[in-house]
Amino acid sequence: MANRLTFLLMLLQLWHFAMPSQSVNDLSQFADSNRTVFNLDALTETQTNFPIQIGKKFYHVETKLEVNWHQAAHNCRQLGGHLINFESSQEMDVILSIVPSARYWTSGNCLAKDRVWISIATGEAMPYLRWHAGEPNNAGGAELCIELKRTAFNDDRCAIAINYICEAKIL
Ligand SMILES: [Ca+2]
Repeated sequence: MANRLTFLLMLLQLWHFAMPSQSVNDLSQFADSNRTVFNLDALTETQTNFPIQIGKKFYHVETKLEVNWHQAAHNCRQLGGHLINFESSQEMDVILSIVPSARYWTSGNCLAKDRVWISIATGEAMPYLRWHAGEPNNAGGAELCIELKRTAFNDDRCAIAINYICEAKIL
C-alpha cells in the first residue's frame, strides 16, 4: 500500500514537472485587463524604505550619503522610488519644514533638451519650480540638474556630490 502511494506521488510530481509553466506572450492580455493590483508587499517595502509620509507620498531623505545626480537617481530606484518630484508650493513648504537645511538632488534636469526642465520621475515638465533669485543661471554653461539648495532651487552641475531626497507615490 505504502509503495503504491509513493508511486502515485512520484507520478504526480512528474506530471507537475512536465507541465509547462504559465507564460504570457500575448500583450493584449495586459491591455484588456481592467484590474487594479494592489501589492501589499510593495506597500510594506515602501513604508520601510520611505519612512516619511505626507498624504499619498512617501519620502526618504538622504542626509549622510553625498553622490552625483545620476547615482542619486539610481539609489532612489533601488529603494523602489525615484528622486523627489515637487508637485506644489504646499508640498515644498512641508518638505522644507521637516528636512535639515542642506543641498539635495531633485528629479529635475534638462539633460535631454537644453534648458527644458523635465522630471525623471514622470518624464514630464517639472510641475512646480521655486528658483533662488538669479537662478537658473547655468553657470559655466554646464548646470543641467536641479538641486534643492536649502530654501529653493538651483541648477548645478550633475557631477557634484550632495545629498538627495527620494519619494514613492501610492496611486
Ligand atoms: Ca546655478
